[in-house]
Amino acid sequence: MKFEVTPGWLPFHPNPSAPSFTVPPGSVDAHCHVFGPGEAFPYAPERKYTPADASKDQLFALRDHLGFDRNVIVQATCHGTDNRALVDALLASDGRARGVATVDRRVTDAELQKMHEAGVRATRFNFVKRLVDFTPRDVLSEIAERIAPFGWHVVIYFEAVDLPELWDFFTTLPTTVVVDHMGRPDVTKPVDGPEFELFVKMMRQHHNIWSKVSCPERLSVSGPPALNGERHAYRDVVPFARRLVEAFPDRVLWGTDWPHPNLKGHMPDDGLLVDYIPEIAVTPDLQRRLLVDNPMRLYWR
Ligand code: 0GY
Repeated sequence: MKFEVTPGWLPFHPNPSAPSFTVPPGSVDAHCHVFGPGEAFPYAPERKYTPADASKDQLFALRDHLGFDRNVIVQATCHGTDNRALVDALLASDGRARGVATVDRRVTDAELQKMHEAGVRATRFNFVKRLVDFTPRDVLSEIAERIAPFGWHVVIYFEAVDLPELWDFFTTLPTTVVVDHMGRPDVTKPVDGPEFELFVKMMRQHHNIWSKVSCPERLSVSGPPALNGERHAYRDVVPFARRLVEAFPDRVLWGTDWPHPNLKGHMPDDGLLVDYIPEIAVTPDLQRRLLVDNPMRLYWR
């Protein structure tokens, strides 16, 4: 099936630099996606965007180029609850990729078991309104109860303004909970202001809640972008990520977010994006926990 890419779609960087920062041996890119190819793995009818294809082979080539060992591949909303492209990538990875699937309440235990055997270890609940239609909380609670016996966790994606309303739901989930992109803070607000404090409070009070300190390219307002040799990119996001890495060194993860869906202003050079890591994890110990120990404990135990 042929798909028309969403107008204005930015393709991923064709020729990323070699990072200056050498990631520790065994590092995991804990947030990335595969898109299609649409001819083999059609995009979902209910999707809100149609991406350019981004295949597993291209993802694995980027992994090697950046010096990473492993990937955690996250089901993107453009594939809905059809996890075939994800599972195909996991099976082709030689055990070097784990997955975060999206399932609905009709999923059977046999299907969950099959996905588990392929390497899926979590399901994702998305609350970002431009990406998905609303799913009632009782349906999500039911799914969380269903996946818990498999040892899976829940990944949540939401925007900071929605946290007060979602707090009770998030803090009563029965599994480990991993937040995408620090709960998307507004980085023009103070890092110690009420909005980000609420997020920090949630992690402080609930030890089952983790955060990805990823996606500065999505959150940044004043940059500068990871382009044209810039090795100190996204300075406005650094204090937010660094605060979480230092307060919760055993509950943070990092990922490229390749192929960076729905970016509007620019497409980062992934090599320069890797050079952002030592800005937010400033010691070898913090870097090893962020890139190796934490994702291995969560996804490869
Ligand atoms: C991300 C961010 C986005 C998209 C998705 O599943 C998705 O479609 O997650 C976004 O548009 O902010 O993590 O890839």
